[in-house]
Amino acid sequence: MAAVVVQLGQGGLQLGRALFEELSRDGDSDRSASHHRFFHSPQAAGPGQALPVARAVLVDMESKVISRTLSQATKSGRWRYGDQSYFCQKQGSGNNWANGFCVHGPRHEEAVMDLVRREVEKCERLSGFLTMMSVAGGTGSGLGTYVTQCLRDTYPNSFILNQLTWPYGTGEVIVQNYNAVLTLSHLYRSSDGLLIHENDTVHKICSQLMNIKQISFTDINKVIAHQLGNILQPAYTNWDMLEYGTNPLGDLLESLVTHPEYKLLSMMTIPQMSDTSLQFSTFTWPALLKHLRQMLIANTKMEAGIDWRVTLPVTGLPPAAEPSRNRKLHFNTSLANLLILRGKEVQDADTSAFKEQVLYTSWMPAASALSIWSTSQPFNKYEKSATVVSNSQSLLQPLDTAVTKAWDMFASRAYVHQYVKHGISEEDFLDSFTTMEQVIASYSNLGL
Ligand SMILES: Nc1nc2c(ncn2[C@@H]2O[C@H](COP(=O)(O)OP(=O)(O)OP(=O)(O)O)[C@@H](O)[C@H]2O)c(=O)[nH]1
Ligand SMILES: [Mg+2]
Repeated sequence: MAAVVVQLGQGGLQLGRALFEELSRDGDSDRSASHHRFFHSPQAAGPGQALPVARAVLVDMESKVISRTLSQATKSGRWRYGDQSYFCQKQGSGNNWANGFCVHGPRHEEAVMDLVRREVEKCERLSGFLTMMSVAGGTGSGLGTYVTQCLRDTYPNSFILNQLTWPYGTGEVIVQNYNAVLTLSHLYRSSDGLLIHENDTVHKICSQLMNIKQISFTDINKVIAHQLGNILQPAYTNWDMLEYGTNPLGDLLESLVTHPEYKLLSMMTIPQMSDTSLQFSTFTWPALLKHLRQMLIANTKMEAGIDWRVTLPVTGLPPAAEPSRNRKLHFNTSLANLLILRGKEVQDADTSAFKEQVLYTSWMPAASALSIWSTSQPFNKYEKSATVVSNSQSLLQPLDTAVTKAWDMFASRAYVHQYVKHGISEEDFLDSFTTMEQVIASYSNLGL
C-alpha cells in the first residue's frame, strides 16, 4: 500500500525532502516494496524524467523554499518530485497560525486538495497520509492543520499521521507556543496520531552522538529522517508467522493509538553515530535492547547521558515496601510501544524486557500494549538498529512548558489581537487551552 506525504511550510518541506532522500538511499532493503510505498515510476518521457517520483504534495506560501526543495531533489540523481506536485504563493503566513488556518487555508483549499487528489489517484491502494510540518511557524502549523481537517473530511477512511517538529525551547518565534497549542488542540480532533520530534533533542543527538560542530537544519533533518525511515521501511509485523506489514501507516497507528484520548507519539533509535565511529563499532542485540529500554523508561531520547538510576518498581511489592529511590525518580509510563528491529541475527533478539507489565499503565495489558516489527534487512549503514515508537508520558514536559508559556502570554493578551484580526477568537484560544489541559491530565494519569 502506498502513502502520500504532504509537506507544508519551510520545516515540512525541508524535512520531507530529507526523508525521501533517506528512503531512496536505503538501497539494501527490499527495493520494490519500499519503493512502491513512497515513489511511483512515471513512463519515461525524456532525459532525467525516468527517475522515481515521490508520492508527495508540497505546499508553502512562499516560493523560495519550494523551488530549492524541488531542485535539490532532482540533483540527488536518484529521485525527484512530480512536475506539478506543488502549490505556492508569494508571501508566507508571518508565523501567525490564524493567518495560515483562517485565511490561507480556506482560500487555497481547492488548489491544494486538487493536488492531493491527483497523488491519491496514482496510488493503487492508499494506506493514508503522512503530513509533515513544524508547529511554530504560520504556514506549516496553521495551513497544515486546516489541510489535515480537509483530508479527514475528504478521506474519512484513510489513516492520517502528522509528523510535527517541535521548536527549540529558547525559540526563534516569539508566538511559537501559541502556534503549538493551537496546532495540537485542533489536530487532536482530526488526526489519528501526532508523531513529535523536538528540535532540542535532535540538536543534542547531532552534537553529542554525531559529533557535528556547526549544526544546521540539514544535519537535524538527516537525523529525523533516519528515525522516520526506521519506521516506514518494510518489516515483518509478525516474525514467527512471517506476516509482512503491508500498510505502513495503518499498522503503526493501530498498534499505538488504541484510545482517542492518547495520540501523542515520540520515538527513539539506537545506535546513532558518525560514520567514523560506526566503522569501529560492533553491536549486539542484548546491549542495544538494554540501552533502548533504559532510554524509554528514563525518557532519554538518545543514548548519551541515559539515567540508569531510574528503575521500575519491583512487581509484587506494595508501594510502601519499595526502595524509596524508585518513587523519587519518576519513570516514563507507556500506554503502548512499537519496537522495530532491523539487521543481522534479529531472530535472536530477546524482547521480553519490553513486555513487562510495569512499563505500562495498569489498565493496559502488556500483551496488547507491545507490538514488534522486525526484519533481517539492515537499515542504511547500520548493521543492526532498534527503534521504539512510544505512546507514553515522554512528551509531557515539552507540552506542559509550551502550554504554561502560552497561557502566561495569553493572560496579558500579548499578540492576541494579531490572531483575532485573522479570525481566531479569544474563545477559540480558551477552547484550545482546555483541550491541551485535558491531554496533559490524561497522560499524567497514566503513571498513577
Ligand atoms: N527540524 C527542522 N525544523 C525547522 C526547519 N525549518 C524550520 N524549522 C523550525 O520551524 C519553526 C519555524 O517554522 P517554519 O516551518 O519555518 O514556518 P512556516 O511553516 O514556513 O510558516 P511561515 O514562514 O510563518 O509562513 C521553527 O521552530 C524552526 O526551528 C527544518 O528544516 N528542520
Ligand atoms: Mg515560511
